[in-house]
Amino acid sequence: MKNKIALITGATSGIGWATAERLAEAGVQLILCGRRTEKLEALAKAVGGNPQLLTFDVRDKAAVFQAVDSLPNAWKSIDLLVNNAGNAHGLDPVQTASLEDWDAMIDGNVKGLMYVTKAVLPHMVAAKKGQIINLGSIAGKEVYPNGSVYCSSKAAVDFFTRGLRIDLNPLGIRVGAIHPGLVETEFSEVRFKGAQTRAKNVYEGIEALTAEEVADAIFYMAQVPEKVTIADLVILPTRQANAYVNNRMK
Ligand code: NDP
Ligand code: 8X3
Repeated sequence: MKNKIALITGATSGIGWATAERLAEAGVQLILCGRRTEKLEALAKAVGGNPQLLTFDVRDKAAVFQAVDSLPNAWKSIDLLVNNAGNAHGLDPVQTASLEDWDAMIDGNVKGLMYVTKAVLPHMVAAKKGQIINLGSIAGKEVYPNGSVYCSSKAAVDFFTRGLRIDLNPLGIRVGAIHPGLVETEFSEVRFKGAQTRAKNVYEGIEALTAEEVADAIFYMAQVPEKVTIADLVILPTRQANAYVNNRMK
């Protein structure tokens, strides 16, 4: 993977940050994206080298295309896109959930991921090579109570991934998704709008996955020979059976 170019969205935290570190160790050149510039700068320091930093909100269609277009030409031939940016907002039944939360999830997790893909693709299509790894979730495979819109957004990522793989198949561009279960990151703090105890309780007694463990799996997907595609990878903490059955330590 040495000297390949990877663009990672949502690199300012959690799985995206850990994936950047894992790819940097393998000598990959990084384009790091997120909304928090100071975090991108801290990550750039941590991984070293000369990463390109792009600050934009994936929901802002024009900003997505401008950001990718602003890359120096040598950086535009992206070999690997890790579509990781996304979050849950709220955990509520449909009848009481907030429309703002719904917009944030559908616009970010679904449309944002599609915009970034569309912005990066012309270079892969011209080169007739490349790889796209999307962050789905176990929440996109099964629905859990009060998660209907987050789960819908991740089910959309799953189906978008499958369609994209069909569309890009004649070009030899590889497409896959990874679907983690519970990973302890800033994810639940964002979901619960900063309520730290509630966020911590999500991972109580579950021996949740770490961001680094998911990053290792993403790295595995990225480094298999070009004739191999890891199309769909579900990764769970052993104490988690599916999206809503857990064996928590008492
Ligand atoms: P974090 O909250 O730690 O990280 C989320 C990342 O996404 C941040 O870097 C954030 O950056 C970025 N992001 C969120 N919204 C936007 C936006 N609108 N525009 C640009 N960047 C955005 O969570 P995780 O690392 O856990 O989550 C990463 C991905 O993994 C998500 O897609 C999530 O749905 C998925 N996932 C997480 C699981 C978990 O249990 N944690 C399990 C399964 C899947 P910034 O705020 O700087 O913009
Ligand atoms: C994140 C996993 O179960 O918190 O996608 O929704 S879960």
